[in-house]
Amino acid sequence: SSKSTLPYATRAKNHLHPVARRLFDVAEAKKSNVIISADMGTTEELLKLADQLGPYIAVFKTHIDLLSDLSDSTISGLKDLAAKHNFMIFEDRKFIDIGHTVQQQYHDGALRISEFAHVVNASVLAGDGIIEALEQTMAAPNFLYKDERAMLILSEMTTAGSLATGDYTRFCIEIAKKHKKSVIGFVATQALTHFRGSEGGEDEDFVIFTTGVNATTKVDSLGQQYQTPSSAISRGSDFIIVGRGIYAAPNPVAAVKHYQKESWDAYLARTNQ
Ligand code: 5BU
Repeated sequence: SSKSTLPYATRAKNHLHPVARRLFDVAEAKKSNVIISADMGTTEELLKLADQLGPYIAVFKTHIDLLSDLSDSTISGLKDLAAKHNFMIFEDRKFIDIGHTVQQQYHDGALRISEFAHVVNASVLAGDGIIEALEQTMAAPNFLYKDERAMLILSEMTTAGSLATGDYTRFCIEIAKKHKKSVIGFVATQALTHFRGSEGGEDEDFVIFTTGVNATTKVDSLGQQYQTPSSAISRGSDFIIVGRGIYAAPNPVAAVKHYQKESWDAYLARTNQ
């Protein structure tokens, strides 16, 4: 089931997908289930943040299209820092189009997402063709990063009035179950096990990434809604995603350490360790 009481180390051993195994291994090795949402506008700021926070995070989340100066050195800089600090990269691109178009947006194109992002997310508003299209690219015989790429289905959103609820979220679970070669889990505010029939077999272990996390703030002025790190983890999130709570803090390194401790402690409590 998704709200796992198993330690990351056990899930790393058992998971069928190499990207999920690696996520859990990194979390365990660094004692961190924190993802920084690095919503920076320039390469210099992005790489500086990755180098400063790298030791304390499991995953670095990008919106690569926010950069005003994206270039070769952005991509190579990110990849070098990911290796230096042993973190993975999640591009929060939220693919949502016909299969043919998303293949082009994912691979090559201006943003070169397939080159740097271990994990991407996709919306299934248009049905599961989008998942099949991305899976086809990830599994192509000449694809350089085979077994090093995976995706999450965007099954809930944190904004007020989100339409991604109920039957929509249930549909996301059904699609994920059918595409375990490429889908390792969901972007969601909680484990999705409260949906009847969402409990899978022994081999089913969806990873939950949770946005909208902030230790001190409840909302922003544009509809964002937050929960705390310990709330997210206790409700079944496996990795919390924090943007302004960390990078806009007076001292981002002190802030990331605070989030790391709170969410790791919540994980230890959930897994009875
Ligand atoms: P914040 O500064 O922690 O509010 O940033 C949240 C980030 O997570 C930001 O990059 C959003 O685009 C992203 N996000 C979100 O906030 N809510 C969602 O449902 C999804 C992504 Br999906």
